[in-house]
This record gives sequence, C-alpha cells and structure tokens, in this order.
Amino acid sequence: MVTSVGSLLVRLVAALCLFQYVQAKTVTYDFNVTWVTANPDGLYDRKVVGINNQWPLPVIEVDKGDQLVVNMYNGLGTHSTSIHFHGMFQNGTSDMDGPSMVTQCPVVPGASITYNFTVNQNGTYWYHCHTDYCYPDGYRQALIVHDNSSYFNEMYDEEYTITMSDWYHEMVEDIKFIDKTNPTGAEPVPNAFLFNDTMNTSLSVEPGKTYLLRLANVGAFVAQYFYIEDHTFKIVEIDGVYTDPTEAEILYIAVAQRYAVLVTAKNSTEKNYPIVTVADSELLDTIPSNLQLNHTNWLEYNKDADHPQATITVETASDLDPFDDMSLVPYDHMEILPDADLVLNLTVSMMNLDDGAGYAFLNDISYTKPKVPTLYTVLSAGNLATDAEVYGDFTHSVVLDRNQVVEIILNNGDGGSHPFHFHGHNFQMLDRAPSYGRHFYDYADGDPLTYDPNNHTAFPKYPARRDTLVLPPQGYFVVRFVADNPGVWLFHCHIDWHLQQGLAMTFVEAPLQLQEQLTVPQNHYDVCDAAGVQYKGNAAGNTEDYLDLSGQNKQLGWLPAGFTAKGIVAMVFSCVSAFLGMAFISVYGASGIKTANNKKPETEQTEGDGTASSDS
Ligand SMILES: *[C@@H]1O[C@H](CO)[C@@H](O)[C@H](O)[C@H]1NC(C)=O
Ligand SMILES: *[C@@H]1O[C@H](CO)[C@@H](O)[C@H](O)[C@H]1NC(C)=O
Ligand SMILES: *[C@@H]1O[C@H](CO)[C@@H](O)[C@H](O)[C@H]1NC(C)=O
Ligand SMILES: *[C@@H]1O[C@H](CO)[C@@H](O)[C@H](O)[C@H]1NC(C)=O
Ligand SMILES: *[C@@H]1O[C@H](CO)[C@@H](O)[C@H](O)[C@H]1NC(C)=O
Ligand SMILES: *[C@@H]1O[C@H](CO)[C@@H](O)[C@H](O)[C@H]1NC(C)=O
Ligand SMILES: *[C@@H]1O[C@H](CO)[C@@H](O)[C@H](O)[C@H]1NC(C)=O
Ligand SMILES: *[C@@H]1O[C@H](CO)[C@@H](O)[C@H](O)[C@H]1NC(C)=O
Ligand SMILES: *[C@@H]1O[C@H](CO)[C@@H](O)[C@H](O)[C@H]1NC(C)=O
Ligand SMILES: *[C@@H]1O[C@H](CO)[C@@H](O)[C@H](O)[C@H]1NC(C)=O
Ligand SMILES: *[C@@H]1O[C@H](CO)[C@@H](O)[C@H](O)[C@H]1NC(C)=O
Ligand SMILES: [Cu+2]
Repeated sequence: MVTSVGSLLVRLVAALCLFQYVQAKTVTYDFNVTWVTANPDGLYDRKVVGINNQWPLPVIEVDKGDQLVVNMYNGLGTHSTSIHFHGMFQNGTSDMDGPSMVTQCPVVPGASITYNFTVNQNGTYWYHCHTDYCYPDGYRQALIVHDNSSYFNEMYDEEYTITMSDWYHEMVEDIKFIDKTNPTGAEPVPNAFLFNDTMNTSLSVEPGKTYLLRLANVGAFVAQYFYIEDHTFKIVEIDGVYTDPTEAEILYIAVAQRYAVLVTAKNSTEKNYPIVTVADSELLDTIPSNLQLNHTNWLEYNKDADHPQATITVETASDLDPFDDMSLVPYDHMEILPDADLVLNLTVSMMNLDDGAGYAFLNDISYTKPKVPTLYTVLSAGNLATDAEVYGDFTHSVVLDRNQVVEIILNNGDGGSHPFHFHGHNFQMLDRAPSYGRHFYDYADGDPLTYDPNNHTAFPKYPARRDTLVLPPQGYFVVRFVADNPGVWLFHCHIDWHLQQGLAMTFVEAPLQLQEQLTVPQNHYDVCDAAGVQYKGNAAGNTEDYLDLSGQNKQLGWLPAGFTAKGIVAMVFSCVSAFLGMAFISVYGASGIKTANNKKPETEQTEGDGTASSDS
C-alpha cells in the first residue's frame, strides 16, 4: 500500500540489532509512477515515466545488508508496469524479481505492489521497468549498494554515479518494430545519447583527489565507449563484483552493464578534460546525419577555464580498442567451477515468422509469455514442478537441480552483438570469441565462430564474473554458474528490442526447494486479481491437468512454403549473413521454409561430460 506519496520520501527505520557492528536497517521508497514531461537532449519534449512527479528518477541507495522496501503505485493510467532490480540475486525472494509473467503479474493502472527484499550484495546496480518493454520510456535509474568495508574504500575521496543511455523521442508503443514493414528486424535508431540523463555536464574534481565513478549503461539498445582524455583509471567493480584493481583507458559498456572505476585527479587546475562517450555505431542500421554519436562532458578542475570538445583521434568507434572484461580477476579470487553437471548448447538466430515480421530465437524458440507467471506455476504444480512441460513450449524453460553446476555455450548465428543478462546470478566467464578490440566485428559478415569444446582457449583459473555479458557478432561465449538460488530466472538479451522479439529463456531452479521456501505476499496475488491473470495452473492456465498445454500461448507459425515473395526475400535478406558456411543453418532454414507448424525443436542439453548432443 502506498501510504504517503508526494515528494520522494525515504523512511529509515533502524532495526533492533544484537550485533554491535551490524547496522542492517529498512530503507523504504514510495513510488507514485505517473507520466511527466522531459526534454533531456534539448531537442524534444516527450512524455516519460516519472516517479513522484520527477524525472530523472531517484537513485535508490542502500547499504549492504539493508532491507529494501519499494511501494509502487501505478498511476500511468494507460500502461501496466513492474520493477526489476537488475543484478540483485533475490536469494530467497524470487517473487521480488519483477519481470511480468515470469515472477509476478503485471501491475495494471490503479494497482499497487510492494517489493521487499534483503540486499546482500555490494556495488553498482540499477532498476527498471520489466513489463511490456517500457524502460526506454524513461523508467530506469541507478541503484547503489554502499559498502564502506570494500577493499577500495580507503582509496577514494568522493564518488559519482553516472548513467548513460540512448534516447528515443517516440514512445515505445509508437515505434513500429515487430512489423511486416520491418522484415529485417532493423532496430529503431535512437534520436540522442544521454549522459546521466542530460548533456554537457561537468564533474567537479579537486587536484590530487581520487574519485569513484560508478558507470551504468541504462540504455535500451546501444553500447557506449567511455574514456577520459589524458587520464587512465582503475576498474574495481563490474556488475557488483569487486575486481582486482586493473588499469584501463577505454571501456565498452553495453546496455545493462556497470563499471566502477577509480580516477585520480591531476595536481594542476589549469585545464578541464573531456569525458568522452561514443555510441557504438556498428549496432545501428542507419546513422541519420543529425545523430550525434559522440559526446563530451568534463572532468572539471577549474570552472572558469575552457571546456574543450573531445579530440577524437579515430574516425569510428570500431577503431577504439576497449578493455576486455574477460581479463579481469574477481577480488575474491573465486576459482573456476568444476566441470558442469549440465551443459546447454544454445544458438541465437533471427528469422521471420508467418506474419512477415522479424523474431529472435534461442534454438528455434522465440520466448512467448505464458498465461500464468512461471513462478506461480512452480508454486501450484506440486511434484510436477520438476517437469519442464508444465511451463509450456514457448517460455523455453529449463529445470535445474539444486546446486548443479551449469554451463551455457551460447553461439551467435546472428551478425549483431547481444548483451545477455541472467537474473538471480552472475556467471563465470570462461571463454569468448572474438575478443573485444579491433577484431570484434570481423565476423559480422564472414564465417561465424562456433565453440569447440575440444579446442578452445585455456579457461582462466579465476574467471571474471558479471551479470551481463556481450555475445559478439557470429561469435560465442561460454559461462558457468551454480544453481544455488532456488527461483525462476530469466536469461535474455538486454537489448530491449530483442527481448521483445523473444530473445529470452527461463531457468526454473530447484523448484521443490522453492515451494518449501517461498511465501508470496498477498499483495502480489492481488496484483493478479486486478489484472485478471490467473496465479495457479500450468502455462496454459490449466489447473486440473498440468501436462495438458492446450490453449497455451505460442510463437507464430514458421513461414509457410509459397509465402509471398516479399516475405521470402525479407527472410533471406535478414538471414543471409548467418547462412554462410553454417551447417546447422541449413536445417533451420529448411525447417523455417518447409514447415508451417509450431512443433518444438528439441532443446539440446545433456548431462555430464561437457559435450552436448546435436539436433534431433
Ligand atoms: C500520484 O500522483 C498523481 C499526480 O501527482 C496524483 O494525482 C495521485 O493522487 C497520486 N496517487 C497516489 C496514490 O498518491
Ligand atoms: C549540449 O551542447 C551541444 C553543443 O554545444 C548542443 O548542441 C546541445 O544542444 C547541448 N545539449 C543540451 C541538452 O544542452
Ligand atoms: C518485509 O519483509 C520482512 C522480512 O520478511 C518483514 O519482516 C517485513 O514486515 C516486510 N515489510 C513489508 C513492508 O512488507
Ligand atoms: C559503515 O556503514 C555503516 C552503515 O551505514 C555505519 O554504521 C558505519 O558507521 C560505517 N562505518 C564507517 C567506518 O564509516
Ligand atoms: C560485500 O563486501 C564485503 C566487504 O567488502 C565482502 O566481504 C562481501 O563478499 C561482498 N559481498 C558480495 C556479494 O560481493
Ligand atoms: C546523476 O543523476 C542522478 C539523478 O539525478 C544524481 O543523483 C547524480 O548526482 C548525478 N550524477 C552526477 C555525477 O551529477
Ligand atoms: C601530485 O602531488 C603529490 C604531492 O606533491 C605527488 O605525490 C603526486 O605524485 C602528484 N601527482 C601527479 C599526478 O603528479
Ligand atoms: C565526433 O565528433 C567530432 C567533432 O564533433 C566529429 O568530427 C566526429 O565525426 C565524431 N565522431 C563520431 C564517431 O561521431
Ligand atoms: C583449434 O582452434 C584454432 C583457433 O581457432 C585453429 O586455428 C586450429 O586449427 C584448431 N585446431 C583443431 C585441431 O581443430
Ligand atoms: C543463496 O543463499 C544460499 C543459502 O544462504 C547460498 O548458499 C547461495 O550461495 C546463495 N546464492 C546466491 C546466488 O546468492
Ligand atoms: C551446438 O549446437 C550447434 C548447432 O546445432 C552445433 O553446430 C554445435 O556443434 C554444438 N556445439 C556443441 C559443443 O555441441
Ligand atoms: Cu540482442
């Protein structure tokens, strides 16, 4: 329930605590979510999602160990919503994770929900809407977990939180994207790029002091390069994982990724230095002449001195050689996990379905939301919760046993890069090809690389971990994690357009333990009642026979033989680069054209020895 709403109200309630040094407290935010008008790029007034009549939205700030309570009232009138706290493991509170139809029902206009969970992590996170692709409309902001016992706590004087993002003038709903008029699935090109939800700003610094910069790309689509002219910095955290301090000059920050870096100011106050962000134009199908890809903000030593524009020394972003996050070492030196109990071999592809529009697939499945949120299917299915069938064919659910070591091989059969995010976990990054740098895009139009378990680069002893990892164009990555967090967790591309096209799957982790552990608060079920969404039953809403999926939501049919020339041309065009030299693509291609039903292809997975079976 929203009790007091108006201005942002943060109530701090110190909890009774037996331990002298532990000061866990409850931090409460009341969010009244309504439309407001904003013009952060100085080009266009638009409607954005505001909180308590404000935009930019409030940064959520807590200390490690705090209980975070967010009371959200949906005052949008027209749109449903929900909040995902990106990077929070929600260990024991999977119901607080936020994605609609995965762990909760959509919060319809006029309804309220309370999120309430313990924050047992440190570092730089963010929150955003996770219903119907609404965060590009402004519903996103940083979430900082302060930790004054971090190893770098004594190494800096002050900290700054900075978001960067792409920016659209149109509302998401007004952008024609999944549409037969856009058969190639070309992503909407942003109108601008923002630096902390504005432009042309300065971070004031004092000589000799060291600053912790918390950087978060809260955009919907475009990655950005980041550097500060004449300054290097030390990376100390990625996606909430402390790293050994590692010097870097240029970062490549994909959407949803975060970096915390230490920058030491020079001793002289004569000059101000450009903080440069460059949008990765390789991601854009077209670059309108009026789109400013690079931006200068300033490390300001002297506000009366000149604020010079960046001296871009290279012509295009692809010539910038960014720091390769695979080479970072977590500060805790957690060793590589043992060989996996379960290996999933997944391939990303983009194809057209029979409406002529472009969709995205993991092993031929384009995520399609179920009729009952998957978490609620777990909680109502009894022992059948361990049977992936009950979650339906198009949520692409994989059931994990408690504490299994899981390895994901993700091959990219597409010429675009995809920042993949895993809810509820971070993963160990074992291998990726090609690596960041000048050759990152070499394969976009050429022969794809596929991961060969018998011939790969040596895995690191202490692999870097993060919750969002970029899958290179026609390359691959390999990650591992332990299924030690009972819950329902989405694994998806964080380009919001690709999520909308179905580039997602679901991990149902330790469902029987989850049934024992979790009690969903009544207000979450009330949200379902308000939305008219069932909270019992299988993916098709069947509460009698959980193995009967008739009536489930399905992805559209494959392109039938003899589909209009326009459709075929579109499909061939969109897939042409992926076809080259890829044996499995001929199978996909053929099945795509010849079959017109919704038969689910087998998902490749095997137990045990690290090899995965091929298509059956
Ligand atoms: C939310 O804010 C709107 C606009 O200021 C106001 O009309 C409405 O009463 C508020 N709702 C609640 C529940 O406070
Ligand atoms: C930032 O500065 C540029 C260049 O001077 C200008 O074109 C742009 O309008 C400014 N943006 C804002 C939001 O003030
Ligand atoms: C939040 O959860 C804690 C722990 O379960 C509980 O004690 C507390 O009452 C809850 N607070 C709210 C506002 O729901
Ligand atoms: C660290 O943070 C806790 C909780 O906010 C606070 O009680 C404590 O005084 C802080 N310690 C230092 C050394 O700043
Ligand atoms: C949070 O920080 C503390 C102290 O620096 C550290 O011991 C702990 O492992 C960190 N927790 C996580 C989840 O990173
Ligand atoms: C970035 O914006 C947030 C929200 O408005 C603000 O709290 C923060 O101080 C800003 N950061 C800087 C470096 O100005
Ligand atoms: C700045 O001055 C301090 C103290 O004189 C010195 O230790 C430090 O090396 C200087 N830093 C730089 C970057 O010159
Ligand atoms: C960056 O800006 C400079 C000067 O404003 C311009 O000449 C250059 O083409 C821009 N580069 C990119 C990649 O946009
Ligand atoms: C192993 O991979 C490397 C690098 O991709 C390649 O050059 C080499 O031919 C491969 N070796 C075998 C035996 O396949
Ligand atoms: C979740 O909590 C359990 C029990 O405290 C712990 O063993 C596990 O490592 C945690 N998992 C994550 C992802 O935080
Ligand atoms: C993964 O699947 C693809 C497509 O079916 C196949 O080409 C590849 O060999 C498989 N990789 C492994 C490690 O099984
Ligand atoms: Cu993607």
